[in-house]
Amino acid sequence: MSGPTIEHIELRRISLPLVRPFQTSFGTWTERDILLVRVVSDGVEGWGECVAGTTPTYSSEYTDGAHRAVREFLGPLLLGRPLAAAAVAPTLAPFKGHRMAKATLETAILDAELRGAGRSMAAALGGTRTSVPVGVSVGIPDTLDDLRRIVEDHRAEGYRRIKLKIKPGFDVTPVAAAREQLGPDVTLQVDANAAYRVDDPDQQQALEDLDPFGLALVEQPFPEEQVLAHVDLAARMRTPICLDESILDRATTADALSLGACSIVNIKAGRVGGCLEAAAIHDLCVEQDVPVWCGGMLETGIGRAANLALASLPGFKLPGDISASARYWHRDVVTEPFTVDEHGRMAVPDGPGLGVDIDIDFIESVTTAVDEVTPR
Ligand code: OSB
Ligand code: MG
Repeated sequence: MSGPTIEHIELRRISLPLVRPFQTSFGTWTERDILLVRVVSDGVEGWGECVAGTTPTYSSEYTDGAHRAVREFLGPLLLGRPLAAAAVAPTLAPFKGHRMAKATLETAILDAELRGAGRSMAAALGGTRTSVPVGVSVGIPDTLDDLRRIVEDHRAEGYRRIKLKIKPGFDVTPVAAAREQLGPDVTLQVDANAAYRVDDPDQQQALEDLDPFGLALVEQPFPEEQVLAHVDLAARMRTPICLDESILDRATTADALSLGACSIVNIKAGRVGGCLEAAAIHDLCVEQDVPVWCGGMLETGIGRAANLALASLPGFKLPGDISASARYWHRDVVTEPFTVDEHGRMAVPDGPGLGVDIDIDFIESVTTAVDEVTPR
């Protein structure tokens, strides 16, 4: 007897305004146009959220592209197959890249599989903690006064560490202002989203000038492909270098670590093709005693639940970019919004699958398009 199969794959686009615009070195996000995938198998459904942005400015992936990849290439390969998340990556391997699209399908299938089995995603991935320390990512503000106010508010909300988005021309001065506001004891880190140019001596100097501020890490100063530029900078700075965009899978992580390109890794399941690959990167980093943390992409409660499951693994020693629902949304798409407690921790869902109840009425009300994968 064979088990349940993947009977239906729905693609659903929702549009949600952010509570405030989020500016990075690559642009400003004021709302999110999100692709959700829902799979149905034997009366059970599972959900996945695609982390791609509207434009290919964080990486080459973007929402419309992910939608098309799921509908035209990835989805048809999975339709009718056994409901088994472990088979998703091998089945989809003939298609290059499109990791965010692949991760969305894997999450939805894993959610359905685990809801059917009555097992939580955290437990299935090897999670060991019921709550995790969390941080917050602060977009580039209009003024330094705004920055001081925002970091002060986040400190009061309990966040365990604060990350500032930086870009050339907005780096040393804001970091100095935030450090002065927060004092020496608050964990502060910065994220450049690949905006610095290796051939610009002023930009190189600005990065080195961040060293005196006691930052926990500098995240992805140079473009995704320029791994050796990070090796070079790591040798010139005391502050640890952390990679985000350059980490595409377990193999690129192994290469980056053996080259000395980073000493900390930001793991995002979407960026690496799914939470199983993300867990494999975690395991590799634990073996090599490299701290990891869970990145975020302004997810709704669906993606956040998956991030929390991943972040419950023991090697996620540093607080993740996993903030309260209210930091992103007026209303989340799950019935219970995520909150951060006074110790800066967030509970890891322990119910079956993602462990969240989908607010389908609200999702319907923000849906802009519904599509489905059809057999080829
Ligand atoms: O580089 O970590 C990033 C948001 C969108 C795209 C890339 C990044 C981010 C963040 C936000 O920093 C983290 C969060 O979800 O709170
Ligand atoms: Mg980043």
